[in-house]
Amino acid sequence: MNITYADKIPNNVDLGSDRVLQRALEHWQPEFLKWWADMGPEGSHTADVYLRTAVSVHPSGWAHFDYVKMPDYRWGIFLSPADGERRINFGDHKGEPAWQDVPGEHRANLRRIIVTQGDTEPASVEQQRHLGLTCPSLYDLRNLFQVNVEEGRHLWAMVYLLQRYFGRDGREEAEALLQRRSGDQDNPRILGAFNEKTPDWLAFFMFTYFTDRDGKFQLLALAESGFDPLARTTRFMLMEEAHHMYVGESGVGRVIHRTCEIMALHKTDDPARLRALGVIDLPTIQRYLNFHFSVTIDLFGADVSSNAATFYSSGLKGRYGETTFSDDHLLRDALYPVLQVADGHLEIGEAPALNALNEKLRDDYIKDSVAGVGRWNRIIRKSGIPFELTVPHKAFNRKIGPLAGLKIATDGRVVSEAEWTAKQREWLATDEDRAFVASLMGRVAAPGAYANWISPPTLAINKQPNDFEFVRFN
Ligand code: BYC
Repeated sequence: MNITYADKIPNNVDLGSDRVLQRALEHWQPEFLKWWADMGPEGSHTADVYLRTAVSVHPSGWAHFDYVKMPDYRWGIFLSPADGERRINFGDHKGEPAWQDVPGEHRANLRRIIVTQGDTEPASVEQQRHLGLTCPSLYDLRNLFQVNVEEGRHLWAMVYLLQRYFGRDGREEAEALLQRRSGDQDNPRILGAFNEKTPDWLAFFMFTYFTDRDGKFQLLALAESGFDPLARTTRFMLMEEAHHMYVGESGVGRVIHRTCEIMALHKTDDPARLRALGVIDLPTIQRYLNFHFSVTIDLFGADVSSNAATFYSSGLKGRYGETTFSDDHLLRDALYPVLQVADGHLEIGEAPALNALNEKLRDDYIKDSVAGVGRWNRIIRKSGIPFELTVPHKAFNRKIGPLAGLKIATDGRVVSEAEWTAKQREWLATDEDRAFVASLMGRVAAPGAYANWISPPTLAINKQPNDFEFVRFN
């Protein structure tokens, strides 16, 4: 079914044929717009932004680019096309036709997964809401706004599922999604990383590289779900998500490129000198990386989790690449390696594979994120600079699971409280690092101009030149 923009809420789910649902969503829409006005990007409401909007759900040519005022963005409900033959590929229901409705016995777990996914979307918009005031260019500002409106759409995607399939409970959850606030003491967002601050653009690029990539992996696991509407919803979200990670990877890459340019020009690797020259030294970039990586891998949950086992066995959440595995897709007897501490050091133990599914997804995620760090290192190598960025050990700085509370160095050594305290400043971005980065964040908002600490992009958006007026202020 094609997307219809004639309806108040654009959709490809034939919303017009379900008056009750349509009314419920039209009731939620002004609440969402009020949340956007209060918590969406600050100072953005009257600008015309060169944004992409989904006009189809087919991978070729799904997006249309034009100037839009963000409060007028057409947030809608888009599911990837149905495959009438689809079956459940894993767990106790393996081989049965995929569910078009929620099986009663899995209702609570499914709701919990959808709510957790939905909660991250507005959270990230809240975390990023001040960044527009310090954009390094119009190109970057436009990318920030694109990411923000699409996170808003991803919230719509989850709210549709809640309201369509979970009745009154779903409506209450949809309201609660607009009430929690990132970082709020009394009513915070559900997952840790979404209550952290994203105070500057280096943090934003790290977040979109690392944390949006958690989105990719969780969405890929949910795209395997036996609950077909969830699988189809997340498949389309993944098409939008790719750009968010690109913003992160290319953003960090451009920061590194600029730093290396100044290092080569002034023949120095002295962080203080480089800071005085107005660029972000590589050790600071490494400390930001360590923070964002460790906070993000916590998002996969505890290493050994009975929830994860239940989600899998009941067909709600599969593995990344489920159909590519040649095992039994039941995992009742399989084992999976997990870390544990013995005699003062980390060693690899084994846990039932079913219970270790969070750990497996975390490991898949780590492989994927390491690859991009390798691409950043290529930029450094090309400049002839002997420095290599690395991702910290997966046990470093963990707050979730059995590794939480242990003091582990970036290289995976179990260290004393004293060593942790002494070295923390070398491992994680300090208040001084953040204050320095913040000091660079001035607003650059003229077409074609870029802040001193970041290189212009090699490719702008939709084949537009770098000096295109990506945002017009009115
Ligand atoms: N922070 O048994 P466990 C995205 C809780 S990102 C705080 O391991 P489970 C995006 C856990 O809830 C993708 N609490 O849990 C990116 C549980 O609580 P209860 C988001 C945490 O259920 C950028 C307890 O600890 N999508 O899309 O196996 C921008 C025991 O843990 C955390 C999803 O996450 C944490 N980090 O796993 C915008 C997919 N981790 O029961 C968007 C849906 C765990 O004791 N979510 N806890 O109260 C899930 O699949 C699961 O909820 C999780 C947790 C994998 C997150």
